[in-house]
Amino acid sequence: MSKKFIENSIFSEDNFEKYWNDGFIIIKGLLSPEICEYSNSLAKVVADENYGQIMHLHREEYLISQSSKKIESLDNLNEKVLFIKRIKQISKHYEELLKNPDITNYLDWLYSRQMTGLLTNIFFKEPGTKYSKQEWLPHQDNNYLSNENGLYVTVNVAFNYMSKENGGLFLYPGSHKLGNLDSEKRQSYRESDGKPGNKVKETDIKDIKPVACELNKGDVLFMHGLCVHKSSNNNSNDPRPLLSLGYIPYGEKFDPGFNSKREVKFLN
Ligand SMILES: O=C(O)CCC(=O)C(=O)O
Repeated sequence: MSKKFIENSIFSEDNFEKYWNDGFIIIKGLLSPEICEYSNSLAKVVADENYGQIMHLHREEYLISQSSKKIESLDNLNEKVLFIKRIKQISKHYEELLKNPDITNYLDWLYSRQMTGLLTNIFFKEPGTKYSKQEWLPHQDNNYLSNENGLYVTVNVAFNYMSKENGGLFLYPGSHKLGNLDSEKRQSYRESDGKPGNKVKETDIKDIKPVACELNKGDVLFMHGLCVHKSSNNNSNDPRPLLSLGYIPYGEKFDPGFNSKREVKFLN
């Protein structure tokens, strides 16, 4: 594969090797703090009282379905109609974010494939709420889509700082080289036990030491779909809103999922 490298830029040979050796790379400040704050404020409009995960922010029908209680509680027809209009604006904004050229150009460069967008989910871990105590068990994101080539990619955007104190991720470097691992299927959307994640076997990852992933607002983590990761719960007073964007190269097969009904979104 011929690859264009530009020294002292994010398109460097070092970064390319780092991604393919570790299964992830962090690009500092790829998005502006302003876009992160604005996007987070829009997501909060549709959040429920527990700040549960919101699935598919870029899809109107998912936003309406996940805020049905909120819509029901509005006093009159006018307010309900205005809320639906707001939802249209929010889904449009997140569709644009999924297509953000700074992100998609980097993916194209890493994979040399035409990428398509699949997912826009947010995890708030808002202090004092049920889901702040959510602790993801070690899992591979590709597991949910069952792409046999392991080509699903997650792009995590930090809407606030993220550390091990406020519910941050831990990554298992090099674990993507283990291929698609067997897992114990667990509820991973609005679960009640606070421990989501299709858990891989401890024995499969016992030789790999997880590293804490520290991000600042606007930093972006590109993560291979086979990279095992987990997260801690939020023991701080600071929220940890993390946007998870999902991509897969055009033409790759995937399981759409019963609830998530993932569908391909062309990016350009
Ligand atoms: O939000 C978290 O703490 C982890 C989320 C995660 O690992 C995932 O969506 O795959």
